[in-house]
Amino acid sequence: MLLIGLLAGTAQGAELVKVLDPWARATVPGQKVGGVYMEIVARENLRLTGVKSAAAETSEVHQMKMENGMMRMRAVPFLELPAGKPVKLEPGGYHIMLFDLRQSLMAGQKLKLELTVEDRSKRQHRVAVEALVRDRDAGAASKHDHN
Ligand SMILES: [Cu+2]
Repeated sequence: MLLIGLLAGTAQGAELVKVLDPWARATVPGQKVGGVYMEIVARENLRLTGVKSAAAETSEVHQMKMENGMMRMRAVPFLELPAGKPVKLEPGGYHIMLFDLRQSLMAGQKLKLELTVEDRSKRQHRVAVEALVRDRDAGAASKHDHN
């Protein structure tokens, strides 16, 4: 149906994925880098291909893992979101990294983000997310340094 084709551009993104408990870690004054975490459940096989936030100059999807006994992180071009399988973005694992923050992230604030997910026909969908900024101690199980 033609109508469905027209609607599929951007508006349907929110129905393609469920985003649970999105949060960002509060920053200290002068800190330019921030981390954002959430759980994503896709309703069909998708890829997370990008993220944007007006609060930061650039945002990237990162992977953190142990390499030769050291925690390393790197930007990944995309993150697979298999249908129905929760994918966690969390400290010490996959996460969203914000660079050149335009403002401090203060506990209690809401941080607006836009995720881009790609479906199997390579169509891009935007998903609006509001992450709650939490205290720096939140999820402190692993240190996240960006030096
Ligand atoms: Cu990172």
